[in-house]
Amino acid sequence: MKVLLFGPQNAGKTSLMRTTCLGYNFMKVVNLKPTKGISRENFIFRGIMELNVWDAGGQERYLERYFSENQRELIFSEVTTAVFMVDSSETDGNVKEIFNKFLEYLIEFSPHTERVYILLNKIDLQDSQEDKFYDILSEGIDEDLKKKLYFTPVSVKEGSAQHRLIEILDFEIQRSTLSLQKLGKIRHLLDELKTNTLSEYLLFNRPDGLLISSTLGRFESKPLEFMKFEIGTLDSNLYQIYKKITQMLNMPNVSPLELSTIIYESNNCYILVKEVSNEAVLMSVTKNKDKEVFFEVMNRLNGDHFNNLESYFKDSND
Ligand SMILES: Nc1nc2c(ncn2[C@@H]2O[C@H](COP(=O)(O)OP(=O)(O)OP(=O)(O)O)[C@@H](O)[C@H]2O)c(=O)[nH]1
Ligand SMILES: [Mg+2]
Repeated sequence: MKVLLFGPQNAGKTSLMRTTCLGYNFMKVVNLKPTKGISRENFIFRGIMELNVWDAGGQERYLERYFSENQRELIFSEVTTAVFMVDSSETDGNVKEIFNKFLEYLIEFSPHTERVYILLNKIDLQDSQEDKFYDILSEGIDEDLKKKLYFTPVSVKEGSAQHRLIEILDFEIQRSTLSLQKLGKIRHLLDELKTNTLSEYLLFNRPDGLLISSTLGRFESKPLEFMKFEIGTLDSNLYQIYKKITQMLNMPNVSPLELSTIIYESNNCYILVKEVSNEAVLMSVTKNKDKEVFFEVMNRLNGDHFNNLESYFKDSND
């Protein structure tokens, strides 16, 4: 899947990509240098969808190159997800001209594009003018094309831009038969793990910290922060997820978790956290604290079911 991140310099494109796909927090990307030309990076979104992100440095000299006759086809062809981003506090400059060319070549070389996402970034800044940008960018666009434009005011700093990008990519998963098949397979493996263990299983993607699948079905949570896989930082994050599960399952009051290597425990359950082949992290939540349940889970985590899950991740990344 080719994701094209386009827009004028300083819009926040690289910050958005790094914070969403690599789980970095904003502080870690505040000192980014302008991107030189196209930076291409591969990510596996939610552990199932391969993304090839084309982050196009937006300085004038690069834009000229992208629009030049011998480069435009390379850049604008085979785009599956097109994202145009602007700094909505920066009203000088020729953003309209850039946007029009972007649309023109996108439609010429990726004619099947159904949606163009426009992120009006930096709304956390006092002088941001997202309404004005909406007017400028949509002015003079013909009605059919206008229907394909999806504007969202966002902030990478505050996290709403990442949230929006995840939403956009989730929509792409839903459109992709291959992704849905992979998801079905993983769900099946999780359900197998669950059988006879009186426990629920949640599988998170390591790089972006997002949920891949769970035996609880759809489950909203903040990304799990694997970058800091250590005592103290993981606890509160896991605890929120666990609290939500107990609510969903109507379990009695929760007590604080204690970390014992990779086993957390509360008054009424164990949470076992185990890495799956460097690519994902499996979280298992038992429904009680019976010894048998604990050992059944431990058995599963060290048995065939877990190995199947592991080999799934090994194989799919070959
Ligand atoms: N206040 C604020 N600053 C942001 C936000 N998003 C990005 N920035 C800052 O804007 C600056 C530019 O961010 P980049 O991600 O490098 O922008 P870019 O679009 O990749 O720039 P080019 O590579 O030159 O095209 C950085 O200093 C970021 O910290 C935001 O939502 N709010
Ligand atoms: Mg950049």
